[in-house]
Amino acid sequence: MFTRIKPMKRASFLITALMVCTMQAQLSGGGEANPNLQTNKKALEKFRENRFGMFIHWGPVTLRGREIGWSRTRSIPIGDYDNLYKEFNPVLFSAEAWVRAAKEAGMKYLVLTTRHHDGFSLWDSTYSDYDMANTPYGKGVVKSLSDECKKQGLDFGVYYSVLDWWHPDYPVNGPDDKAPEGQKMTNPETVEQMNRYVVYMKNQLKELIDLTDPSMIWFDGGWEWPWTHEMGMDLYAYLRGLKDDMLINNRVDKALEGVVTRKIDGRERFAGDYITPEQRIGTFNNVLPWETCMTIANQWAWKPNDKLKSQEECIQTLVRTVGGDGNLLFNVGPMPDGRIEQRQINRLKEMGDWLKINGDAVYGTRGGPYKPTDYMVSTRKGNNIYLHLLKNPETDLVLPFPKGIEINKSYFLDGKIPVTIDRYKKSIRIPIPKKMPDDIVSVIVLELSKSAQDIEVIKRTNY
Ligand code: FHN
Repeated sequence: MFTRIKPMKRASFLITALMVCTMQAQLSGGGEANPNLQTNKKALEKFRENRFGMFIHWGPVTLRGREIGWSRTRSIPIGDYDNLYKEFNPVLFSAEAWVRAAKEAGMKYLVLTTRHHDGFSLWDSTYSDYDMANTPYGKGVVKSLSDECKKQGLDFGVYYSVLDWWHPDYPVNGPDDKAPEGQKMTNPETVEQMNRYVVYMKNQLKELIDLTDPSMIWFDGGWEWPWTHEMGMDLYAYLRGLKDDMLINNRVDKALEGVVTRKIDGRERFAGDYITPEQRIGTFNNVLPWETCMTIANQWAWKPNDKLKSQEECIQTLVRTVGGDGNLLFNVGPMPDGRIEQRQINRLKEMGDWLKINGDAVYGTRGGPYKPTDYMVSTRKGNNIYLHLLKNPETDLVLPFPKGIEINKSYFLDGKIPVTIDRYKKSIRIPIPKKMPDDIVSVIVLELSKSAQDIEVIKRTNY
């Protein structure tokens, strides 16, 4: 079912043995991460400033055009799936081209599936033979991609799956593998296996941190029964001990709403620095940092003739996400030969062209003060409020507006076309032209007499 694991050199074997013992002590002692571990503020600020990133799902399975991980056992027999790497030869892979596509889209960071649920490592790992070094391509792509990101000024993130349906020590073999009674690890042999598997993961993650110096680690797959909250908290603490100035998402643990381990309103939260709504735009939340991950097509990994989202849907998804005070991690799936499809590059470029004109209303902003509605979302930065109009209201815009703050200037960001504003005691009226500067999203800037950040979130507007 799997290729042999690369025999470890004596030193690595000793380190692994030592870590397994420590693990056991920790697991039996609860493996609690240090409850004072707080999210790295600088890393979080940079993450929020970035607002928009590229997600990349890629691996030997693209040779079959099926979904990464999930198609193993479901539509591709295990024997076939686990040997695809022997054919995988992406000779047209270009880190420069991938990062250029992200940059021209206006993206500020890039997260690559270095190891997805199928267990295949996209780098030359000391701890596994099932990796890029053993493909006809013969070398890893992770370091060249992270180096290229640094060269072109993008942050780099590592996606790493907690579950691994390929690895012999991970007790689940596929998405339809039946869980044991009570979904618990009772058999001592399985506990041993899982301890070894956690050490394997820690070794690989240390490799990836040493190789790429990532800005974030994007975990996934913590939902299966062998992974526990204690393991998540322990892994979070271990990684922050290796590299403190990075973010780790909430999927390192079991909760989908968790943040790093600290007591908030008396309740213990879960490990992880930001929450990760998927394939949907998160609801407005300016307390917990969050990032929506979404595909530009239907499948995460490349699929021939997959349906692409329209230019309008792509741009409005980005705007609705930042209007909710979140980030958007937008996914492309490169082809088996290593290229990203030109139509996906073109669609991303359209987003970049919109951002060239309206980027001020996205990068470095926070969501609000108006909560998103069907017609409009808002963002704010310094003394400016940005009103993003996603549909023409076909009538004047009347919005609640706080007393004691002057509006010094108001104009469409696109073309700096002045906008007249009528001021009332607690509201403003903005006449909207029949033809807006941009058919997809037009942004009106309100330059205020003081910081826009201090304005209370305005819950209701009629738009
Ligand atoms: O199972 C994965 C899926 O393949 C994909 O990687 C997404 C992206 O966040 N995460 C999991 C589904 O929630």
